[in-house]
Amino acid sequence: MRLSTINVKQLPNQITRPRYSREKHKIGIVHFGIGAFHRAHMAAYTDDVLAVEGGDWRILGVSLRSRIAHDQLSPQDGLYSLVERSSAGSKVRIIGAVADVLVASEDRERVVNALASADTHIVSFTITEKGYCRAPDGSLDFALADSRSAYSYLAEAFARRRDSGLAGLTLLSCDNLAANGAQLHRLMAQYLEATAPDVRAWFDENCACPSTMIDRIVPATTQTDRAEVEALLGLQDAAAVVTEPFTQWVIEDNFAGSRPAWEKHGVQIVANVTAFETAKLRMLNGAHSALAYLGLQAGHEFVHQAVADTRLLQLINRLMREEAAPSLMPTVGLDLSEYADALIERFKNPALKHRLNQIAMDGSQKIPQRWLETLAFHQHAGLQCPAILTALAAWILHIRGDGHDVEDPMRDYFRDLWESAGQTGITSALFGTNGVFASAWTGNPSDIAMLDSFLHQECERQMAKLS
Ligand code: CS2
Repeated sequence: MRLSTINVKQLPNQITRPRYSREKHKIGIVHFGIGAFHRAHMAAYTDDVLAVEGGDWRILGVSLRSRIAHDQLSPQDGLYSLVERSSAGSKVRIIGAVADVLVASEDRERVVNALASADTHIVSFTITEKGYCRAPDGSLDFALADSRSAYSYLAEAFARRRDSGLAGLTLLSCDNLAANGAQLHRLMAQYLEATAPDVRAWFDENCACPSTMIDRIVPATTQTDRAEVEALLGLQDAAAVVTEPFTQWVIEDNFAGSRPAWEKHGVQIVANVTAFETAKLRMLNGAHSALAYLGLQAGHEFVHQAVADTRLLQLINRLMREEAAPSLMPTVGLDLSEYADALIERFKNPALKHRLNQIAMDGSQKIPQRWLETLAFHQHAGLQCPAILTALAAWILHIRGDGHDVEDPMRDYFRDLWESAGQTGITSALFGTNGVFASAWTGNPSDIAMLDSFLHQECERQMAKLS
């Protein structure tokens, strides 16, 4: 039997469940991309608010195309378990904040209605980096931003809200982009300018896009995880998510209208999130991506295994402490050395089983804010970043796709580039002057030479393994 409203009361006593009448709270948030990360992060904070502060802040989840979240959550009335895992064991709680899930491509009208409803104040996003449909130079790629993108539903809803004299919306990006709010604002404006120029001014005047720093490690749920949850619940839960005990959310205080009192439940609402956001992207995510490409190359499967490999541990320590940290603004209350220590401890969590493959996905969307900005910072001072360059060489090799699948929206493009440029030209084709990523960081001759030499050594090593 599946978890749902009718059987939640029969759960064993040690399982925490929603301490409020869910149906008494209206939907106030529409969330695009209701995958594991949202369920373990924003939905959990919102569940705390609903239980203690009340308010009409339940969440309507929207998937752009996939039916997965709908099929997991809708039969369970939006209920699911959140499992916090550490070496001390597992803690399970049932989250009630999600009301329902719609699949936008099948239910356009209902999605637009929800976005255009007077009850909706916030539209939030965890659509991953690629969901923002950016070209490598950061501008909106109109070939990707079609009628099935989030922009299209929003544009339609904005026109309706304007015509009915409704208030604007807060668009809350919870994805790992640098200055995610500012980027969302710029991309949305670019979309409106091209497709609905009459709505552009309304958007600018009435909507707000706060930037956020979001942090919680959430591995993709596996069948083994679901079996563990079923044993604990005595019920099946197709929507269960597993995470670490740590959680952090910092939001820029820039809302268009009302919002849940998240700050009473651990969220930091601050004037400027840039320092938190860049520290997290360059240190946590930067180290994560390095562990992913170098760790996979070294034959590891999980983050905790890669970080137990002394060479890799040394490399990410150098990446975080000597390359990323000096590129960051000094911030009151943020000790970067302690931050690096805490990150290493989190990476070591053996109970999480965080797959390196999951992090290796979509590198083209991730490396600019994780590595290239740090490289650019040091380049101005005439310095090199050997740890990042080593990781970058591993990524360049990764996207060749020899013996493994590459999951990246630019996969085919990279395959062709490798074919035409070859091992001697690929580095310049990607990072040289006029290279694909030249807008974020352009490698100078000595950086390109260092990358080429790492690449060469690694290719030789792999050839040696094969012969
Ligand atoms: C990871 C992130 O998959 C990835 O690329 O680096 O999802 C990471 O786990 C989160 O940003 C942690 O907050």
